Amino acid sequence: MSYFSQIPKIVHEGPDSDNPLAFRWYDPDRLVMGKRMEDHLRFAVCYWHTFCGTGLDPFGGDTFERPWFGAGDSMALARLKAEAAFDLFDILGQPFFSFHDRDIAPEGTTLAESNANVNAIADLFADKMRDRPTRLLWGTANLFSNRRFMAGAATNPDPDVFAYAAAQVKNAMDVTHRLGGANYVLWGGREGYETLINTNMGQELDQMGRFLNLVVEYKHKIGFQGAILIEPKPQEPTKHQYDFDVATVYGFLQRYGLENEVKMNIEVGHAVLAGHSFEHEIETANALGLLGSIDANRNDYQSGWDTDQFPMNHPEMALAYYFILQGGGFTTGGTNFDSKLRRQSLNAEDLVIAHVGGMDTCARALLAAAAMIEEGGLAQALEDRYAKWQLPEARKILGGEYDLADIADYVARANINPHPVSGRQEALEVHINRFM
Ligand code: XLS
Ligand code: NI
Ligand code: NI
Repeated sequence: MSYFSQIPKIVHEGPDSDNPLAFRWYDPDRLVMGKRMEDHLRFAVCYWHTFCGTGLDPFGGDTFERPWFGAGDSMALARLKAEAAFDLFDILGQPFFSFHDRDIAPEGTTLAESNANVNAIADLFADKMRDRPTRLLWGTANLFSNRRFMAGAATNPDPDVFAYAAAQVKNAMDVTHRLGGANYVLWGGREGYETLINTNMGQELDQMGRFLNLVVEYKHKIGFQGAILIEPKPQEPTKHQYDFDVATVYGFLQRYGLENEVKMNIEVGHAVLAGHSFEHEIETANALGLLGSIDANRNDYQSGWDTDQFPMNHPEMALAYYFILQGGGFTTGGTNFDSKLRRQSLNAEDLVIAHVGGMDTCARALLAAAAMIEEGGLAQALEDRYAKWQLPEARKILGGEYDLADIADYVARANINPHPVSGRQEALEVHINRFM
């Protein structure tokens, strides 16, 4: 019997519904700015939190009891987990999913055995995907849980660990390619350091640059059409992660010649840990042409940890989708719920309601963002604020026709004496609130 057998397929009932097992805002076929809502949002369920999460915290062990948890972590349990996963995808209706190799199958005693386990579950996925609309948003390799990776994978002082990680990534890329994945993600696990007194930073960055080049070369070799995405994060698990934020990763990509090959997977909680807003990271990626995909979640704003709560606050997501839409929207990317239940939320129903609530939050946010774009007031205010840069003298300044002395002459000649104008922040905040 399915773990989710008590739960019906979720349907759209509209904003007035009080049914927690229904969508109030998410209406897949509804057209938003000429495109189906489902095609804008491209929701993905993540395997690790949703099917592997145990409720453990630093002070206590597992609180969740799932039928596929058990001694031995066997292939039989992995198959049971896959059955439950596809049951949930069906209940939510056509979502994408995402996984690490180690989420879907138990690790063997050798890499060959681990790969065989992963490949066998991937076969099962391929079977299930044949008669379903479910698709893979991205795959990735877990290069951080096993103790062999405690000092990093690509950035490990031991080249044997680098090689092992590279071999593991090759298999994860093969599986992602075989399942028609839209992207392949690299989050920097333990690529960082605990203390500089035992770390050769220049050496480690060169190793990471080579590793990423290997990934890109292999992508082209096998003809993988998806995007390679880096997921920045400033800290956790290492004290300092090399992929600190979007701007830092951009510098890294340029240094190793990869700025046209790799894009970003941006996570809400990681942006917050870096001292940024989520929309700051999205807009930085837009400005650099690097926006790939997002990991949707929500941090606890008091704790300072990556708490990975489900997104439930639509004004917070609305600005994010506003900037995503302004940047042209997702192509290969989507909205991946890198979100987990609180450890007291024990039931199958909690798992479903969390996803339904997250999808509704994002759908409502998308509608607000689209309304803001269609009304145009915010874009107009922005255009007005920078309008003087269209004047001939300003164009000469920006276009490089004037040097510093020419600009000084211009200031004297035209008797330039700037008069500050209002930035109108509160007026714009009030304007935005109309759409929430
Ligand atoms: C950890 C990251 C991780 C990536 C996938 O903080 O968010 O879950 O999304 O490796
Ligand atoms: Ni995270
Ligand atoms: Ni993530």
